[in-house]
Amino acid sequence: MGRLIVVSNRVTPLSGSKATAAGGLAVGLLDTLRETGGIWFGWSGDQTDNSVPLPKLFRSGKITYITIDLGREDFEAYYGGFANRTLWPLFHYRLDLASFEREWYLGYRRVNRLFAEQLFPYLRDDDLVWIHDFHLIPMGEELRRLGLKAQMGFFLHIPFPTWEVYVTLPWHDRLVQAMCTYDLLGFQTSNDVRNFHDYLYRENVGYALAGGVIYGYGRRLRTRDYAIGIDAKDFADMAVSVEARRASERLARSLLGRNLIIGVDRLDYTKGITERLAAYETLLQNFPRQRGQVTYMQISAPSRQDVPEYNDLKLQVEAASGRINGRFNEFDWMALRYINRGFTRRTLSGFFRLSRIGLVTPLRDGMNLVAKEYVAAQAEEDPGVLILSRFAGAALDADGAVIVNPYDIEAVAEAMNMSILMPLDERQDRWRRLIAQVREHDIGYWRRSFVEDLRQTVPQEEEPEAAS
Ligand code: GDG
Repeated sequence: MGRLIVVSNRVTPLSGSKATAAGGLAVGLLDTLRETGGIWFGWSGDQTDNSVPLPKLFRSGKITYITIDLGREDFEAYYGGFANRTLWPLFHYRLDLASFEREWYLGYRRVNRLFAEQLFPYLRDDDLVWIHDFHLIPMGEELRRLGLKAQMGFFLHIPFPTWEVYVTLPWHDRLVQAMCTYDLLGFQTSNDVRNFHDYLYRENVGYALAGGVIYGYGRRLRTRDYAIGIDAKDFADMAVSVEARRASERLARSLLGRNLIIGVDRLDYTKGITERLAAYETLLQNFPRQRGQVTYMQISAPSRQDVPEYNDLKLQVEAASGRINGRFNEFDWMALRYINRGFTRRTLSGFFRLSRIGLVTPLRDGMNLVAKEYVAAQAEEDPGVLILSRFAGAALDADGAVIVNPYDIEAVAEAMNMSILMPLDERQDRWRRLIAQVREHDIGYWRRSFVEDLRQTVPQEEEPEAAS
């Protein structure tokens, strides 16, 4: 078995233990690397003034971590600019928030070239290279340019937008051409795969055959959806751990028997937090019997604070929270608890288990792991209800969730009311269907499917004459 080389923007879990690793994705990738041995390569999280930063190596068992610092200007253009202010909003259908700056694009290309140049000396042609996410789309092309023959796969964690939206990007053709230099392209859902195929067809740069095989820019490669999952057992165990119980008991005491609605998301405009707050306000307005009976806790850890759009969102959420509490609070009941900081995963799992409703209503989301974590944390004898946006990738595999359109504020309010009143047998029936899917399509299934497909992908073949 060849080594696996994982590349992601950040390499965080240097300690590698399940308890301290940043999240499910890191754990899942580490498990794969432990089996196959290999390298995890990415940005260190530090910026430097050196023009050519030296990579730092750290070995732990069969895994070698290699990180590089980035120059300040490069970092600004690549990460703060093109990744976070061009690709992120655009791929989430927020054209109104997307900026198209040539300098950012050039910086993005420069950093991708630098990543490739720094990693290349450590690679062998029998490696499997797995590159992650929108920060690093052109890295595979740069590695090919340096002469790498290894099988290369790319996984996009965020949506791939429809053709009409995607072609607003001035460099749309350059990025898709770069994607076509991989041997396997993984997307979260079949919708994303379809959007990608549709682009090839409409721009007349390729076409799809049966089984996800495509010809794109004259190369043959494979495309497929691999819905990312979580380690369901690990998360369920966490939810009954001492730390989780301690936190949830303390929270329960403060609720005085009221039903808890919980929302947990990075403070990001894709997550639909302001719309969700409006829906809660509408619940209290239209269903007055819920006043004093329910508490909504929104936990939003700060995210991308250097990006102005995130600061605007913070102000909007603060204003809406203040308005809701000012309007509905009683001297002995607080309608909303808005918390602008993060908690440990264990504490969150305990909060999830206690909540009657998990409110996951992004306006657009590649998958959304919070939805799956909420399900995994529930107690079989008294499970809560997952209210899930139809625009989260997770909704495609969530038979049992209450599916909503997050833009339809009144409908979300009604879904909340219905879920609070939902009888136990219906909650159990929905949860059993949900947990079966979360367990089956877990993080192990995701990484094994991708790595297996990458291993079996036939080496690049040129497009046959007849098809060109
Ligand atoms: C991208 C895509 C896709 C949240 N608050 C805290 C905390 N979290 C954890 C959650 C969850 C993770 O962060 C968030 O994952 P999501 O999937 O919900 O969203 P993104 O961060 O936008 O992730 C997404 C994902 O990549 C994977 O492919 O599903 O669609 O956008 O695990 O629990 N963790 C801790 N404290 C917090 O306060 N420790």
